[in-house]
Amino acid sequence: MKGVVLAAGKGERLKPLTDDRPKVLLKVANRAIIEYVLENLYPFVDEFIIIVRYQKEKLIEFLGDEYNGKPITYVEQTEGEGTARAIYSAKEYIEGESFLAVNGDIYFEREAVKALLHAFRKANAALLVKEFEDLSHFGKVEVEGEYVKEIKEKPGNVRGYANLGIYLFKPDVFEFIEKTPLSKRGEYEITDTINLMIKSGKKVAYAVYDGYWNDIGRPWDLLNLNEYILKNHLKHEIRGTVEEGATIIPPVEIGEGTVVKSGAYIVGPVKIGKNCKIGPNCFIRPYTSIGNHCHIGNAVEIKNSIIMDHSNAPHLNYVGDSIIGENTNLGAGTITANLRHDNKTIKVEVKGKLEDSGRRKLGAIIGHNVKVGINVSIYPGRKIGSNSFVGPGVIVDKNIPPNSLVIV
Ligand code: TTP
Repeated sequence: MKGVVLAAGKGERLKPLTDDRPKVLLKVANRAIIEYVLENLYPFVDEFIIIVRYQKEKLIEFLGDEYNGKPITYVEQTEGEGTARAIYSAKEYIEGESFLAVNGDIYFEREAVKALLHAFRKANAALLVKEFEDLSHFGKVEVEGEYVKEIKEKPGNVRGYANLGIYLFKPDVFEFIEKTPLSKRGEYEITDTINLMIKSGKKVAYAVYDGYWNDIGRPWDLLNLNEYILKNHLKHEIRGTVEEGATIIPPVEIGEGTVVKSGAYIVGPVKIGKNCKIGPNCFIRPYTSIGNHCHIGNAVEIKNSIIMDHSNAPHLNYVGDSIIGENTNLGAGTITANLRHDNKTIKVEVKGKLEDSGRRKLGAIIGHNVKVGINVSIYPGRKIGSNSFVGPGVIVDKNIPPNSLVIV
């Protein structure tokens, strides 16, 4: 069976982290989101078809032409917006067989696919659902007996089954995609295609999944996923060098070539990549992922954060509940604030609108290739765009667009 992975989206809601790369290449617990998707689809497919468009060269260069020996074919989504058009792009590669189609920006465990294959035996198509208390951000799947009755997009704050973005189709889905109209938000949506199939008498089955699932849409979804992976899938493994006088409380994974210097105090779950310099005298707290070639120096405290490759917090920094992109440097004394004094949940601007993250603690979201000067203070939930320079002493109380120069 072929596995079609949708990875052509722009990831606008994840800016500035997607300023220069596709969403699925963002690393969580030091692996790109799409690597988890491929790994969990792996036992069920013999070939991957990845639908690409935005920043496709970076994805192709990163993954290459196979994943653990199974071939990858890249297909560009040339026509139209939306998940239905993305799936349609794979039409000529499907060759009459049933296929899996999966959003490339979700995290799920292997059991999800097993359950779906089981449900598919008696139907024309199948999709995976999970029960949620509040479906405001999801498509609601209405069911009757073993089959789906209808999918309603964003039904508001109601309880029910959410559509998880993992499907099994037969090639007849392409006929229905051809008839799918443009949705209100200007996209061709696979959920509308499925509704058309049901209306014309096709049986669409569903499988209920109760394992962990995460749809990476907004920056704080990355922190939630990082926490889940470190809590549930981290092995205590030290491949680097730990100096005498450093304290490591398991589980902590430390990559080859990394040196942890005396006085460093690391409380797992923490994952540190290859060739990093950690310490002396720093405090790394649970649910922190630090990429490859990073420097975390003296008197630095980091908690519940993602620091991507080649980035540094070298002197006197506090980084809490934050995401720091690749090749970014924090000046001495730069501090992220992650809590409001009124204890309210932190709101973040997403595509021009303020959205409630639902988190009482959320720090900074900093893009790639950013230079932050000394003694910069960053308010909770603020973003700094990629390729920016923030001068010494700046108070970041508003979002900073990419390619900015900000000085006091
Ligand atoms: P979305 O998260 O709805 O879209 P997006 O990735 O562009 O993100 P944003 O809304 O923040 O801009 O997409 C769901 C999945 O479908 C995701 O894996 C990307 C993929 N996709 C495509 O492959 N082609 C498309 O035209 C669209 C809209 C999404």
